Amino acid sequence: MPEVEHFEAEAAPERIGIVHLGLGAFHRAHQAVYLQHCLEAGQREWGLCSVNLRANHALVTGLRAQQGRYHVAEYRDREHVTLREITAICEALFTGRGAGEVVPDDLSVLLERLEAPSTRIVTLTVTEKGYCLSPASGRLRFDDPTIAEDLETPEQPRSAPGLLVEGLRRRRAAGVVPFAVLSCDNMPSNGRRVRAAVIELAQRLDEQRGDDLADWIAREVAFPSSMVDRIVPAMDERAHRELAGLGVDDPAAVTCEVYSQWVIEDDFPAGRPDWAAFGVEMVADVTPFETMKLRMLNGSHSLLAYVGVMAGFETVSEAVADPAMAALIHGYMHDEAAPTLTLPVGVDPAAYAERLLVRFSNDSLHHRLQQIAMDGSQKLPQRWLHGARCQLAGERPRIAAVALGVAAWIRYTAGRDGRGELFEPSDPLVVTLQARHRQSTSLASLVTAMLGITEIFPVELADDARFYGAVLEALDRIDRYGMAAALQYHVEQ
Ligand code: CS2
Repeated sequence: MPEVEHFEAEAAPERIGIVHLGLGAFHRAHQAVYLQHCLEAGQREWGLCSVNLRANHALVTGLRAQQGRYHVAEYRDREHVTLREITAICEALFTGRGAGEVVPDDLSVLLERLEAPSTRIVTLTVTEKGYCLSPASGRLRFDDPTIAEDLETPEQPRSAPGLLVEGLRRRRAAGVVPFAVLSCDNMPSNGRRVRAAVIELAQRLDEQRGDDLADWIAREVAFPSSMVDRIVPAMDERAHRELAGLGVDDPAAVTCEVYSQWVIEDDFPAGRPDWAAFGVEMVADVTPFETMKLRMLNGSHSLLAYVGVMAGFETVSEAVADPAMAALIHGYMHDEAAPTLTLPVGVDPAAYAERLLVRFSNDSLHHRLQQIAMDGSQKLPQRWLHGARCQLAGERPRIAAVALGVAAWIRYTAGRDGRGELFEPSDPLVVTLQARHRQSTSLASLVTAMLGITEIFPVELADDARFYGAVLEALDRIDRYGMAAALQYHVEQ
């Protein structure tokens, strides 16, 4: 039985100040925890209205039944847990289709909240795909079905960009100053990306409606970028069982690591919580932090995920306990990722890398590799490919770990893991991925077909013979000798 330090919630918000899109485990364990600290210190005007746009109606219903109260269990290791009670979420909504139907009341409540002058910020954790952008170019995908729907019925929006545009339209019409939009997803320049999505959608709607909303948004709305970091595995039965052992019977509870970081560009014209009092770094430019985290942490995660699943591992801590996997990650961080970074002042990349390995080895978290492997098409560019392009522009490019990762990802997307079990890869581009597998007649044509997916791979990279050659060689080795042997070969080079 671990040692438990318990913090009960003592305060409740006075009103909603922030609307949050994407009520997943990460939001409950990250933004809501920072706001709880603000709340306990007397900042009561920043209550959350947190909304699920697509899935998990049950969570919303469960949270409502508990008046928004839930628990976060922060595991330092198997022996030490901090248990926090959270009351920062004053309202939970669901605007997806529950049992085939939109919940109409929740959508109108959400639109009211977006319009209310007391709402001064909208934060988002809708995952990379929730922005409906092409991962390589960052342009809005007008062929995305939810965007197409939002163009038909813009006043009943379903997508995150659609909701932001409609919320801002209503505010302008009511003479209310705009809210700031704060993306908390793992994308490079996430503020600029969501801004581009919102403005592109607004422009298209302006053409339909003869309006000039896009110009107003471009002029008036702040879209600060941010870097978020905390490892929060998806909740499963086992995690709930462990919490029950600690006396926590709470369907909305989440389990995470102790570590937490948030770096935010300080651009909130209508005001913001005093996050800085609780460890949030408020900066002028988040780029160095974001790039470092994406390439070092998330890049390593994705390597662990694809190589790990194909080598038969199940969780992150199990994978890094393997010496060859640990050597792969260590080498990737030091030789491939770190040299491509402009580091934030005072950060030592070697110390950062060591700290990451310690975090990955936390075996009190059951962080499944298959969870990280989801949506690879949306993640690869910023995690691996931007760094590989920097390497290839230099004199002595180091790309072997990324090439092994891409080869493992190609095998992974065929839908059979290292233990021979079949699975359905979860990815918005799954149909394209499967078609490319089916149509390829040789290993070389498979690599050409996969690297030819321009939504993921920039043409310059796909056309680079060194990159293509390294991926093909790694894939050939995986197919001939198995993932474990290919990994061993990689670490011995
Ligand atoms: C992970 C991230 O699932 C994934 O893709 O790499 O969720 C990761 O755990 C967080 O970004 C850590 O801050």
